Formats: sequence, structure tokens, C-alpha cells
Amino acid sequence: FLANRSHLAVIAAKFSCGAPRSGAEKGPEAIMKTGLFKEIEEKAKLTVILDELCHPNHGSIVLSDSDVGNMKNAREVSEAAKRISNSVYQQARIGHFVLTLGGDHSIGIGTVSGTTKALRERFPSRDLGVIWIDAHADINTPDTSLSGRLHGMPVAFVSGIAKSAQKGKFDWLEKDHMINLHKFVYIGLRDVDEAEWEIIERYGIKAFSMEDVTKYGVNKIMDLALDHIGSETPIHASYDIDSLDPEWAPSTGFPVCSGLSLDEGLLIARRLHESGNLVALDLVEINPEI
Ligand code: 5AB
Ligand code: MN
Ligand code: MN
Ligand code: MN
Repeated sequence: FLANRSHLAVIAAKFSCGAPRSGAEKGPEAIMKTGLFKEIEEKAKLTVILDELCHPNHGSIVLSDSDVGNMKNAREVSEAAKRISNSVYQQARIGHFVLTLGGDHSIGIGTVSGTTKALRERFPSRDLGVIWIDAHADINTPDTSLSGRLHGMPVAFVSGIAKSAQKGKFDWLEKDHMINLHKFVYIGLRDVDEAEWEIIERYGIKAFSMEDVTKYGVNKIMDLALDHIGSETPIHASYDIDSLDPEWAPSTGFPVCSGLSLDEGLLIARRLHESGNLVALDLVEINPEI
């Protein structure tokens, strides 16, 4: 599974129907314009998959889409996530490192499920490690969510917490797509809904808040996070740019003060790389219109 990490697949997930406002669909282009590919091409083989997921009514309510229960734009989000899941799966199963540029964080339903399915195919009994770097927990279910926005729910979908009747449009998610929450770690939390804390406690999910980062230092937090996941476990990191302090990353829909400094954010990235186990990375919630 870790064989060919010198080949990178970049998926541009131009999508923002999972968030209350549009603009995040322009994130991939904005990131790519910084010269990302040029830098990568010097170091690795590159396959770019430009997924055009744009919908004319990005962010706002898609009129042709029916809400399912409390889920806004459920059909759009489900269809996009399914497509992304399949792209990630196809690339990961042949050993390519998969970098997905978002897009709002509902695309995490697609990315994490795709990596998990590829891993399960090769190693049926092994679990994927997931590190979720975010100011928010994104673990609301359609029942607990106060906003109905799916970018606040991806973790509930890929872990099977959101299930049965709630799943509606998401019934393409199968057992092989589901992560094990014992190998899931949060870093950077500081704006978590009450119902989300209850879920985190009920499932015993490892969560390092910003308070923990301040108390122990980000390097120690990475030791603890990687220890928790265990060695020789492939890791998927889902990096929400709002984990960083708005001083460094103001262009995002839900900025929250007292976040990671740029140095801390970079150290997390470096430690992920040095683990030797990183197989996929999402970079999401960058909104150049803000
Ligand atoms: B993000 C909130 N918990 O469910 C909700 O930016 C915010 O992907 C979700 O982390 C933030 O709507 C989603 C209030
Ligand atoms: Mn290849
Ligand atoms: Mn998020
Ligand atoms: Mn967030």
C-alpha cells in the first residue's frame, strides 16, 4: 500500500454545496496558482485529476435539490462525495499518494472513504489511521446538526455514526468505506458543538484541543497522535485550513481565533511526512472570496 509514494495524484475538488456560502469551489485553483505543481514535479511523478464539480448555485440552497431531513443539498453532496471517493480509491489502490484540494469539508466523506476502501482491499483486517486537523469536529449527525450543513458532518458519515434512516442519499457508503474510530485523532479543536462533544466522549475519540497544543506543544501532540494510531498504519490526514489562526489563514468560511500558528501548522505537516505512513492528504475550506 505504501509502495509507490513517489507518484502523486492531485484531485481538484471544486465543490462548496456542503457549506453555507460559496467560494470554496475556487480553492483548488487558488492553491494551484501558487506554483504547487511546479514544485511537486521536481520531486515526484504527478497525475492531476481536475474534477469539475461546480454547481451554479454553490453554497446557497440548490433549488433542484431536496433536503433530506435536516441535510442541506444532500443529493449534490452525496453525488460529489461518491465521485471523489471513487477517484481517490482508484489512485490509492495503485499505490499513488492522493492529495485532494477542496472544496468544503463535506468532500472528506469522499476522500476518507476512498482511501479506506483501497486499504481494505489490500489488507482486509487493517484499519486506516486518520488525523483530522480542524478548529471544528465535523462529527455532527443529520440529527444533531443545528446548521444542516454537511461540511460539519463528514466524520459521522465515514465512521458509520450517521446511519440507517439518516443515510438517505448516502447509501452508496458501504462497510469497506468505514474507518475505525480507535485510529482517529483530532488536532486543533476549539469550536465544537455540545452534541459533538457528547459523541466524542461516547465513542472515546482521541481529541487534542488548542488548549492541549498550547499546554504540551505541537511536537509532543504529534508524538501522542502518532503513538495513538500506531506504527505501520497508513495515515490519511484531513487538513482544514481553519485549524490555523485567522492571522495566518483568514480566507475561510468559519475562522476561529486562537488557532495554530503557521509554524505549528507546518510542523504538523512535517511530522506527518516524517512518520513515513502518510498515504493521503486533504487540504480544504480555502475560500479565496473571503
Ligand atoms: B468545517 C458547525 N459545527 O455543524 C456546523 O469548516 C460548524 O468543515 C461546522 O470544519 C464547520 O455547522 C465545518 C457549527
Ligand atoms: Mn504510477
Ligand atoms: Mn472541517
Ligand atoms: Mn473547520
